[in-house]
Amino acid sequence: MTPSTQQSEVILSINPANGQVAGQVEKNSERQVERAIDLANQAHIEGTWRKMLPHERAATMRRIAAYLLEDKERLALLQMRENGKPILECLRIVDNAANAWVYYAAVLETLETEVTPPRGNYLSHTILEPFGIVAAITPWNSPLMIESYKIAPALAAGNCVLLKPSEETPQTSLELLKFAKLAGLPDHTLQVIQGTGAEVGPKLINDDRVQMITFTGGTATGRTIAKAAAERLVPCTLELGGKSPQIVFADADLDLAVDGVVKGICGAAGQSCTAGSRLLIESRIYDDFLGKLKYEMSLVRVGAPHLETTQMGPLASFKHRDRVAALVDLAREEGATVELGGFSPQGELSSGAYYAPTLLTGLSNNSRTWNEEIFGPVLCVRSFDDIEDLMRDANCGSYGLAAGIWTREFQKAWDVGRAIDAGTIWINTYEQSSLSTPFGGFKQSGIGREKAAQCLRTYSQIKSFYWGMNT
Ligand code: TXE
Repeated sequence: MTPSTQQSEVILSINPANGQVAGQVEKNSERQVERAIDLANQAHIEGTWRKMLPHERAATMRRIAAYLLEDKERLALLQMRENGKPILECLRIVDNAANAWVYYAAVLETLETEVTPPRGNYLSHTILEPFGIVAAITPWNSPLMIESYKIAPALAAGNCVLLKPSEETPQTSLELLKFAKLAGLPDHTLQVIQGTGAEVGPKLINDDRVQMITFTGGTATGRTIAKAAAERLVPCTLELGGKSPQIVFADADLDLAVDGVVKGICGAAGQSCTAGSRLLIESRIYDDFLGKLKYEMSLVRVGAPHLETTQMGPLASFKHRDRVAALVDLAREEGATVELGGFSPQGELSSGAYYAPTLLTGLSNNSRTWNEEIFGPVLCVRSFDDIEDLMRDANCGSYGLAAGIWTREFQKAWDVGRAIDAGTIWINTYEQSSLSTPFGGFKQSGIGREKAAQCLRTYSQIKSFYWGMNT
């Protein structure tokens, strides 16, 4: 039996590397959620946080970053035990989380609004106002980082935030809350709501006092949230799934490309929205490239996440491992040939939620597994003869998050990059990520953009002022 994460009044976090309990947090009742919204509302009305000057808010945010970095090793271990990511990746996640606080502190201190050209005897200009209460709903794949990417700009803009972390990884959010308090964030400006999406989600997304929703997670939940936001006419940003193509042309640096393709699907055990989970190889190098890829993927060191030599840990939960395995079974039914993997490793890894790096060929471009997000270390491969072929297979399906293009011809990279329906294009690199570059999806991969300076404006509303000059 796979361990369950749910009990009545607490949420247990289960370490996916060994099935043992990694910790527990208290669940919030509907009444407690209501109370949290009341308190956030009061905090917004009183306005202690939003009325602080930008450089004062920025100083608080920098203190949060400092606390995160001071406790980096412990936080990395906490996250590792909750979602099984290798320790080196967890350490980077703490760095990324801290960077988000420092970055948005800097954006806040340097943010400028406009004096607009007058068309009469007045002075007109804009200022930015917070929405009030922002609900931030987050997933389990990189909790501390994704939570910081949302909360830092939302708080910088002067909002109060209700953070609902995933029930699979509830603990790191409480650390963020603790550091925010220590850093001097006024009471109830940030609160954490614990519970499953079904239990606490509806109250949070349907309450009229919640004036904006920011979400990262699956497309089905994203659609539920967008409907709730539409009903109340409040803005939402959605960062959803992907089925991103990696495209390898015959003229590419093939060693570089193989490395990028392997890291693109095995990094985070494929549980990244930008995982390069479908591969298109130009047909004249297909056999050669597939052979190299199979070899390199077979060398990926799957193992216990606390070992620095581990390249790929377990999946984040037993439930999710079972979902990935079921999708690979579906691929088999859809006619896939399993070139590599397709099983849960046994032996010393059998007590964890592990799944082997998996390579599937022979899927048609209208099969479910070519088009649906598997969110595991499972790469679906097809070949292409010409650009028309390529674009059909790369753009099919409902997602449009990212793509990788491997070629030495800049013109070809540019033309294909422009023709791909995706929010991020990587050329001769993959999953390069910068806080200062916008991130988000085309099609059903999302609405809105995260990261970058403009994200602070996403959590703000523009107010225009006219000052008459006739008195
Ligand atoms: O996601 P959910 P799940 C994809 C990936 C994965 C699939 C399902 O393909 O296999 O989604 O994962 C909260 N109202 N991604 O089930 O349900 C929930 O409690 C309000 C891609 O874990 O979207 C959690 O906090 N909130 C992805 C958050 O939504 C609700 C990362 C995400 O859970 C809710 C994760 C409701 N009705 C999964 N229902 C990415 N883009 O990186 C659920 N939640």
